[in-house]
Amino acid sequence: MTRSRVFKTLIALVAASLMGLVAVPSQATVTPARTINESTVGMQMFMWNWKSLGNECRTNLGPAGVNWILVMPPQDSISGSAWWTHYQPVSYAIDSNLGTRAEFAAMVAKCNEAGVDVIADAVINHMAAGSYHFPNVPYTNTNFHYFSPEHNCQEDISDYSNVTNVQDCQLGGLVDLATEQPYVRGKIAAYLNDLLTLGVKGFRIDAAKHIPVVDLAAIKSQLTDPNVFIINEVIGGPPEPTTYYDIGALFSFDWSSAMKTAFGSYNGAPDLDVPNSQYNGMGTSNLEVTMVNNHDTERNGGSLTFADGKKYLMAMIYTLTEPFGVPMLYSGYAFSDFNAAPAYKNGYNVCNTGTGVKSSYIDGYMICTDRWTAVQGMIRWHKWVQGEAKVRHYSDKYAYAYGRGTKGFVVFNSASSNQSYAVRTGMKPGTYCDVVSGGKNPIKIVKGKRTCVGLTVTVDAGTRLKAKVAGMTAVAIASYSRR
Ligand code: LM2
Ligand code: CA
Repeated sequence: MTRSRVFKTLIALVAASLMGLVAVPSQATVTPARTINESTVGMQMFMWNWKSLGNECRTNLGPAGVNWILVMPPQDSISGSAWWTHYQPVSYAIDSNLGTRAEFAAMVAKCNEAGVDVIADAVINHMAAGSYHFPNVPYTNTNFHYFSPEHNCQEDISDYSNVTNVQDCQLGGLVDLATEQPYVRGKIAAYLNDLLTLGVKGFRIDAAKHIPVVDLAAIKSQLTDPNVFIINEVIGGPPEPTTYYDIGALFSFDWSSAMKTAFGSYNGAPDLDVPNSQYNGMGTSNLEVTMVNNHDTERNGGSLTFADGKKYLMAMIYTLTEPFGVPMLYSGYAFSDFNAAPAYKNGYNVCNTGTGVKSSYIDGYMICTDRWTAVQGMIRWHKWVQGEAKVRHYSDKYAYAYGRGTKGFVVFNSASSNQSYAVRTGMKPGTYCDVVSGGKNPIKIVKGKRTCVGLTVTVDAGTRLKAKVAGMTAVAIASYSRR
């Protein structure tokens, strides 16, 4: 939010409160949302518990320049060891095996201090399967579509071409809330407002496709922060996904599948032609959250995953180089069982060792992509080239390369072996340090001399970038990485 917008909002609030129109929020501690847009980088922190996450914000996420994180649903849920218990709410008390309310609040505070905004996953389409009675909200039979006179549906969703069926019936046995009811909307809004008072800046709307956008708009209108950042989960239509732009952004599942197509096989990258062909119709840039994968797609084959090694990293790098979209990376854990939750040691998540792609990861240990050299290097690059147009496309059998104005240039080699490139860039001639292998600070001083942490790359007098790029690897340089 710009200063003048803050100022105008303040004036409006003061005026309205003088007129007795609004209650002035008592929480003076609520910090205004930083704007989430293409210049920011997000990361989904799947199954991180609150105390581990607070530490990760301070030690890695904040320093790496991650601006916002998507965290697990924080509400009370059915018990059990599967990760998906968190998608079956039993009340809106902020208390689960990921942590207590106090631990959640401490995490948000720590993250905010480290410059990281928190987006909470809001499971508001349904409650846990098998009951229509949730005394701690409270909800009773009449608050569910199963018993609703006007929106009655007593079965699971069976017809994905029928919006009424998609929005009123049960999603895999999960009891469907009557979100058209003012009472239900009020309960949901109270829960979300509770999270806002703890410093949360926005929400992922779980199963948004299964909630009419008018219901979501009515809930949003009751939220205390008008700048709350909402990301809707709508995988294909009907309803037409872009109708959800009315209340917020969308996750781009098209992006995930495009990344799988482009980098899922050796020599795939030259297929990319952005935004001229493949990404036409991908929507509005600042309302599409571009992701390589999420927790569902990494389990259902809809995307690349940690198990794809270098291909997965290539897709992450690519996502950070494109001007299109609001990028969100992902940090989950290695698994071989769909249901398995991560391993915790003394109550904390554990990272796999190392700072990059490995040939194998310990099951249950977090991948911790925020600690990877290449990810940190590319986050900085991403921010550096903001506002610069994509220029000088180059592609051949294995390579795909382009610049962002004259501030940065990247080459993707999707062959399985090293390739030598000499590509015209428009960058100032000189010696550069690669930020993919060199990370956030790609230049170091050794005995008074500036040296590259990773690969050294030259740009000749004809602005040609000359580099030998390893198989399924990218090389990226920026004006700040000129040695
Ligand atoms: C989502 N987005 O719309 C989440 O991203 C996704 O992870 C959730 O499914 C889903 N919607 C519901 O919030 C996960 C998981 C399912 C799991 C549900 C509910 O992928 O497998 O379903 O959470 O916990 C589980 C069982 C399923 C059973 C259901 C109801 O796996 O077999 O269906 O509970 O008992 C009868
Ligand atoms: Ca519904």
